[in-house]
Amino acid sequence: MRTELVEPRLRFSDLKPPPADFRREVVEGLRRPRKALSPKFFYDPEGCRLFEAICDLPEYYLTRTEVGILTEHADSIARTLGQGGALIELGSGNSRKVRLLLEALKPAVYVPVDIAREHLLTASRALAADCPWLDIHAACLDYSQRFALPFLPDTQRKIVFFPGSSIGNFEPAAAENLLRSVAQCVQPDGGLLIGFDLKKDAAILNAAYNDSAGVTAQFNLNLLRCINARAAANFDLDRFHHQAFYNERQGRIEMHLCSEYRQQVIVAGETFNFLDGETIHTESSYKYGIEEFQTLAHNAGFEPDRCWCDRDSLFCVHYFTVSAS
Ligand code: AVJ
Repeated sequence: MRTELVEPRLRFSDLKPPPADFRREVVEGLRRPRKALSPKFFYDPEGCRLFEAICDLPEYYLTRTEVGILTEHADSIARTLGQGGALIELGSGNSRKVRLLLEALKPAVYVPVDIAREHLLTASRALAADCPWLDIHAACLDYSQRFALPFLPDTQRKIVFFPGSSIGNFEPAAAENLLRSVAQCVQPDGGLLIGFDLKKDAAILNAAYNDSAGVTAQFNLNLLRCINARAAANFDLDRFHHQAFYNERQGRIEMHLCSEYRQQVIVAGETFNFLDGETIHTESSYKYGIEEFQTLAHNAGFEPDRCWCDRDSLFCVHYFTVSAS
């Protein structure tokens, strides 16, 4: 690992996440008896733009609600977490949400972690310009694989911030594994501040992923455009449609791309057959009850401390500390 000093208060460590083999992963996903693709592939520049637009939709309450919770309870969150130490954000993106906490939390160092190297640098530079008092140490790595932050001293207190219900994209067993590696990273005296979407009336959930402006549909279908461009494929976007529904039994929103005909598609030289109505599963977004999430976190080595919700119990921001071992 090389650490470079980008600016007086901004350091950058590249832990060199191995690049995803897009073609191979796509082809493997489509060969499965139940075709599936990873939601991580949504976020090409157009997908990022569409996701930003989703966050502003009237039906998509998640971002707005979490931002409201962080804004309203910043001081109480800061008192609970304590000041100083390292504040590590997983999947920091544009660092928009952490800005709501920084003034109150006054961490000794903010550690944005993201897989997208250039984005991470751009966002970190912008934050450094806006918060001249803040020390930033950005880390480029893939947090969905086992990770460590070797540049942080063992003696420094560490808190991981994982907002946005990003945890919802992980299968429960994988979510538990991720939290276990977070616990490992922040032990013995650190914590985890995590935002997750709550179980609720299916109609609210279904509307959030089936917006009337059709932006979520564009976001989903954009994945086929990416595959056409990057995996030599010939998906006809007019022959698939967006499908999203709450799977009550599994406690998750499922997004699919549904074939409108019996058809063949060529991807990277290989032919794939679709039945009329057959789907590609493109995303799962798990929803949790508070106790249910506490159980998951407990199994990963965390104890519940405090949580903050909106008045309609749509979304939860929860603080956990590491269990004494
Ligand atoms: C970024 C995973 C939180 O699951 O709600 C939004 C992504 N997909 N609309 C979510 C998403 C469709 C989002 N997360």
